Amino acid sequence: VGTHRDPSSTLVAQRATDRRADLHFELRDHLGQPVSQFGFDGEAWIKSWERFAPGATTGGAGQRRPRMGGLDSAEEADAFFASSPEDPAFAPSVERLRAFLQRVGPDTPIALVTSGGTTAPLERTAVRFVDNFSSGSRGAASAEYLLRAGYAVVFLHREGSLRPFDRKIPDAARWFHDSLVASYDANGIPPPNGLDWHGNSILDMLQTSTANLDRPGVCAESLAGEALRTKIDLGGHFDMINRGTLLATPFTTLFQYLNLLRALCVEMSAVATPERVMVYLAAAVSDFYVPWERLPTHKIQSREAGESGPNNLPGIDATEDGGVVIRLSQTPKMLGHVRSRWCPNAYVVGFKLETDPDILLEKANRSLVKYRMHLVVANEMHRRKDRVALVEPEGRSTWVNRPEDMADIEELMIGELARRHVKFVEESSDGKS
Ligand code: 9Z3
Repeated sequence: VGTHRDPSSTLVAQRATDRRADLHFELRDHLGQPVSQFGFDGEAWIKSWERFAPGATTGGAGQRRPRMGGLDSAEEADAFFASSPEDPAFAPSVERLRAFLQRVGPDTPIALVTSGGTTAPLERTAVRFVDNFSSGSRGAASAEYLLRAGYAVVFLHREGSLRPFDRKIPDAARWFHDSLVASYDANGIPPPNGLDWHGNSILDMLQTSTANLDRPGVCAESLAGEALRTKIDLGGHFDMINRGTLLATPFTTLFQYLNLLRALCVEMSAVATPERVMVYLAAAVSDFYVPWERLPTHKIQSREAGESGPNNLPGIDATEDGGVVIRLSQTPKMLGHVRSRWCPNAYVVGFKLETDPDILLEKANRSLVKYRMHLVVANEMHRRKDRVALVEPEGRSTWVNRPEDMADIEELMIGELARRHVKFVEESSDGKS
């Protein structure tokens, strides 16, 4: 058993790890008659096997090493970072942040805004991954209003999710397509007089822009028309870029996100008067993932018809019908480390998302207390664009509701948060003097 690395020996190891029981085996011949029996002490067997096949009894069967000090302990966080893969984009991102912080004046408030979802890969060379719904709308809109409020913004965002100022362009492009299709008659024939808002033929415009794909100016012109129609503030975008107050740092995986979050927080905590830093954690971070050490290197293979051999990979259990069981571990909780270890002087705003409104405030309050957040924004999945609660210590909570004529609830939210942050900075400097 000890040297035979096939799925059945892995299964034995898993049982032993789970039950810590003595193991008894019985060998039978082809008629089912017992040939011999033998057994071991489970605990001793695991220890001896671990000596010559480290990790085999825990990693091999898709189990994770035992938790050391709880999900939010420093050991768990350190173990996560120690086993994360190298990311070639990491060092350049930190360098760009250093240069950005040097450019930002000593009195400018700074916000680190995290935005979008994270992917948890299922293979090291990831073909497949676990993802979530977040579009990045909250983070992108918040970054805009923070910039307008005078903040220098570091926008740590999921690559491909929405970005400040151009966040409505996908809508504009969809509008362009939809208005074209909407003008077709019942037979699907576009009317000759399908006009756009400038009196131009929509069809002509579309043809011009697709015929000139190699001349970006023409496409840009039609997109700019869309931008105007949907009130996209491209001018604001270019203004911020010129003034150098927006730094965008992309990530994709959970590993990249958490490594960058830690590094950016630590860098930002070293600025003069670090109380002027607001950390605004709007990204939807995956709660579950497969630890790097358990990920297969290459694409998980499906079984071809007629093949009997299942996937025989560590961490992946093949099922008899050709499926796989992938065990996800819980991501270590990092909020507490942001607050107490990585940037202890900053104003830290966490987020709590729930689908059940009955537990929302209670869960937000628990997160506030447990991770010592300064404020937690509580939002319910389907109403997140219309109302949020700002949950603060001593059971205070303030509902923010979006008026019908206001495009983004973030306009009000950021106003509220910026006011609280100013007070926090004043109180911190009073405390020092
Ligand atoms: C949020 O709650 C954000 O407001 C949303 C924004 C992700 C809902 P969109 O990107 O959505 O505009 O589509 N972010 C944090 C969600 C989260 O994962 N929070 C954790 C939790 O609830 C704590 S950090 O447990």
